[in-house]
Amino acid sequence: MRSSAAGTDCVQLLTPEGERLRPAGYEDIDFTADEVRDFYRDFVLVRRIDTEATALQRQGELGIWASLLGQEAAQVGSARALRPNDFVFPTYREHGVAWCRGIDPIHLLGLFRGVDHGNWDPEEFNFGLYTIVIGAQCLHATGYAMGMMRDGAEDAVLAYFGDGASAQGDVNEALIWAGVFNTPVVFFCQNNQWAISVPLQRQSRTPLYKRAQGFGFPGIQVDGNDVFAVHAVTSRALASAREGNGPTLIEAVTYRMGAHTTNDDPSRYRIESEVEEWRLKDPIERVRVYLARSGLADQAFFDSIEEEANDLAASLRKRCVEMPDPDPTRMFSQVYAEPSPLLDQEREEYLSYLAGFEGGH
Ligand SMILES: Cc1ncc(C[n+]2csc(CCOP(=O)(O)OP(=O)(O)O)c2C)c(N)n1
Repeated sequence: MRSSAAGTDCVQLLTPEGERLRPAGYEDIDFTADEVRDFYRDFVLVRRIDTEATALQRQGELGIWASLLGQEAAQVGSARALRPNDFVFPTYREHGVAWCRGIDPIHLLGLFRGVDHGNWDPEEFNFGLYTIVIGAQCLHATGYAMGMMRDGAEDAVLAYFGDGASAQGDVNEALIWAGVFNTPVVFFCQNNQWAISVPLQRQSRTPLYKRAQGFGFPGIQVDGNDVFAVHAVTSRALASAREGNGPTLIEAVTYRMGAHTTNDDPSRYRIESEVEEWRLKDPIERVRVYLARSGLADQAFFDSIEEEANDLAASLRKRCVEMPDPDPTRMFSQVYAEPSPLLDQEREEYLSYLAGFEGGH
């Protein structure tokens, strides 16, 4: 059984051909011309950040990069449904969400260059640090949402995770707890079909959104390459959480077009025709066609976004290669709030080790 395909319940408001749909229950959803143009701008800039970062890694300027190629609609659509006070718990691939939260992409590059651990203040942007440990952020999200609820806040938490992470104990514990305590958290699964080399049908016998029923709250499947549908579904789930109705599980059916990370070679485990099939569902192309067909944007608009993307990429590249190397002793100063004799000793030993090299490093 292949459970990767979107089912008949899957919410879609914009077809891959750029045609607007109005399915039952979503007839009233509308977007202004400015909103659609803004989605497109986000898409192009985010994709450009991603391709520039991939190129930087190939040239040895980043240690590794986890590409979001193909997942732009899932990320921008859900992130643009957030309010400033909502809090986001990301994985390591949420570059589009980070962008929508106002984080300077140079901070993402710093993390993948290995000069810091993600140099943004989570409290300033209401966007947590990237989590590499699969699924751990879902526990943090549930706990944070519980705290918000007890503080009487009328905000919500959005937790991102992948299809592979859905098999992780942490994620299931987070879902159980959130359900039982009715915490204001939305679990947003980007089902990009692959957990590195493991396909979805090796991870689940049921479509992922159907699992929500077992946890006691609603689950909904959405076309993850359709920004209108993702935005509509996430807005409703966040509103429901803010109103005290508890969690929702959203399964956004999408596809990881590139490699898992730049260390991975997907041609070893998946066939090119599958990738080709998904290329026809490209999230950016369908919004571009919709904008052009409905007369909401002209060539000058598309050109201006392209130019903005070029400028952003050039500035990112320049700032990336100019990033100073970190002070090697910094890792010792940020472990505990107070110094410790063992840490002091380790720092001294490390310093004398470094002194053994020409130039001290
Ligand atoms: C607890 C844990 N186990 C294993 C890994 C190694 N690992 C890194 S990414 C990954 C697959 C994740 O797949 P998925 O959740 O579908 O997310 P995607 O990378 O596709 O966005 C694994 C197993 C890890 N980082 N953490």
